Amino acid sequence: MTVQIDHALEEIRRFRPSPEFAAQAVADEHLAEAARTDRLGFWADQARELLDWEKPFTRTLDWSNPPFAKWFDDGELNVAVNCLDRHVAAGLGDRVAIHWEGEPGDSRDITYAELTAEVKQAANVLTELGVGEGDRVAIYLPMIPEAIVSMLAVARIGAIHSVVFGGFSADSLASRIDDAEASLVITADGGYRKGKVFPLKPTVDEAIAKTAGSVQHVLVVRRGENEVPWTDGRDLWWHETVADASAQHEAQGFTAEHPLFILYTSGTTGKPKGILHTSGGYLTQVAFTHKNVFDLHPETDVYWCTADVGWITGHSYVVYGPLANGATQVVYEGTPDTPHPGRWWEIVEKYKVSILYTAPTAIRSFMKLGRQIPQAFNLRSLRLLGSVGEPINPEAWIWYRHVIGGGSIPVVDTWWQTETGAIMISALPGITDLKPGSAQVPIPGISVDILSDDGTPVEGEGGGLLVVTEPWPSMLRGIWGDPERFKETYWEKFGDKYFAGDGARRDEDGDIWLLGRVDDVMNVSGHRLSTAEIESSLVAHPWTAEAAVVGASDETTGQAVVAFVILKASQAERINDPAEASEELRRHVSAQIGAIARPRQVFIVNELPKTRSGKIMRRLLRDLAEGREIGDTTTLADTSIMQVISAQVR
Ligand code: 6R9
Repeated sequence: MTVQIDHALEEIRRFRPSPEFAAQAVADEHLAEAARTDRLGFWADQARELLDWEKPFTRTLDWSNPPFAKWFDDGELNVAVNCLDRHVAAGLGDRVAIHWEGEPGDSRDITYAELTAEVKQAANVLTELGVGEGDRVAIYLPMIPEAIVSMLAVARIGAIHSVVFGGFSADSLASRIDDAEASLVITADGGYRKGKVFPLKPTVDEAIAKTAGSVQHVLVVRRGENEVPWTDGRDLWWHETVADASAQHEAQGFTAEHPLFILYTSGTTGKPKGILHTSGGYLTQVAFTHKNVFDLHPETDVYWCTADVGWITGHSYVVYGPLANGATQVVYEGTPDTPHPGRWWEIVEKYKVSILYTAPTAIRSFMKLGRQIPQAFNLRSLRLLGSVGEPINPEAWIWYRHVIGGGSIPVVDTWWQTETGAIMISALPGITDLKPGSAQVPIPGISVDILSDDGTPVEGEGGGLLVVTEPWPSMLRGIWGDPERFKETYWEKFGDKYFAGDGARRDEDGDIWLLGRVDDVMNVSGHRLSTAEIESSLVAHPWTAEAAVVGASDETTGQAVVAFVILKASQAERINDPAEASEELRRHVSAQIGAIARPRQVFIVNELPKTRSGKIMRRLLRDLAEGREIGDTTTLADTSIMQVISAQVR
């Protein structure tokens, strides 16, 4: 086979679904057709078909007060009942809901009946602790079954969860507890990571000490068996309360617009945004996409989404989508390379995983390690692969399909965001011809467009800004406590069209290619980080005078955090080794925000490139960090400055 050089530059490979796959596919042509003919009717049908309602809805969408949408708002349902009780009532109580695999190799199979009983017990404990409808509960747990139980128990009683990723620091946790005024924190003594126990409870104590005082109780799961500090009266063990609680619990219905959760995500400013999602519309779209995009056959499939529940992917495609659909899934506690680099593939083999959903950063790091590692395992159970979190480059897509998927199974690249709640753009397996590197087409019932900065649609193949032109069921309902910021961030730019913050272009077939963020949000290993947040952490260090942060492209993590720091004159004299200063600052950011925010590099410099109005030109720093020729410097106040900085960086 001759490969022409332009193939690599302009991806032209196409993969038609195999006839065998197409013949059994869940999604069919009628779906897209139905959505085109009557979009609202289509979503109403999905909501009725996929979910059980305590009180049926009669209104589908109320968009009379944009951007505040209401979906199915005169209907009532209980989200947890939809994920649990109804499957048990349908005779599926013995079906495994979760094959849980701990990092040290312990494991637990939990059936729908068992999961339902434990959620009922936890719901009773929450009520006893005084948590009621609308109250906020912070969840800071490792990937153990109790994380899922906690989320569902909170949902069951109509409270609101705010899951904080276990890798976040005490400061990050404290600001999230304060912003949501959480009255309960659910945590663990510790969890396993890379073969060691990392403590969580001490971090919770440290965080609570920094909050304004909303927390009444801390419920602690025993997992790491590490020693933990204890506050009598406030702290309770899960195994001494939940395990002994009654497994009888009558769930009530809540209105479809009842808040379900808040999830904090990085924005363009230093302060994370509390993205608010509600019940009926959210559950409809996550269940719909989980079923159709992953071609779910719940009787036979074993599904595995590798995301942590601390991120939106874990909310929608570990907890709510799979459980609403009665799927059997794998949940793994640890890191991919512990105790050996083939751990994921060993898990696929052990549980005969048929659907795998992961991030390009993981795929690229497996590529680096080499195909001999996955090839040592039997991966023939796999029949569908998914990708999320950042653009997947065609080479990684092809490797994923060939080395992991055996060469002929569909790979779906799914574009969506914390804010969109559920998948928005993706191929439909069995229907769409697949094109490596492109997220492809909006799913049925979703309308997107690509606009130029002035709001006119981009014709042809030029790039522009991705917008969602019509409200969708799982859309965010706001930013917790800040309706103005919600309007400003997403709706001010294009009126009633949702501005996603991503650049995109359409190719000649109408397929959509994502081009990365257009704002100061970085994407590191599929996780969103804000340049402003890391900058403010850097300047909070006593040595720092000024800091600028950029996301530089990185072979494995997509982007990496690169910081440029000017030290205070008083310190610069004292510190004779810049390497020592940069190490200290990397450690500081990691401690303040979390290990995911730790800069790959911190360059100590004397100057930063600024415009005459004093704005830092991050574009030039990015050129430098990526080893490119420095771009146009004519708008700099001092055009020679980049030479000075370049010399210092080298
Ligand atoms: C689900 C999730 C959202 C941002 C989004 C975009 C990037 C996500 C992508 C993708 C290209 C894909 N992104 N999926 N870019 N192709 N398939 O990741 O949510 O953490 O909020 O991040 O991630 O830039 O705007 P979230």
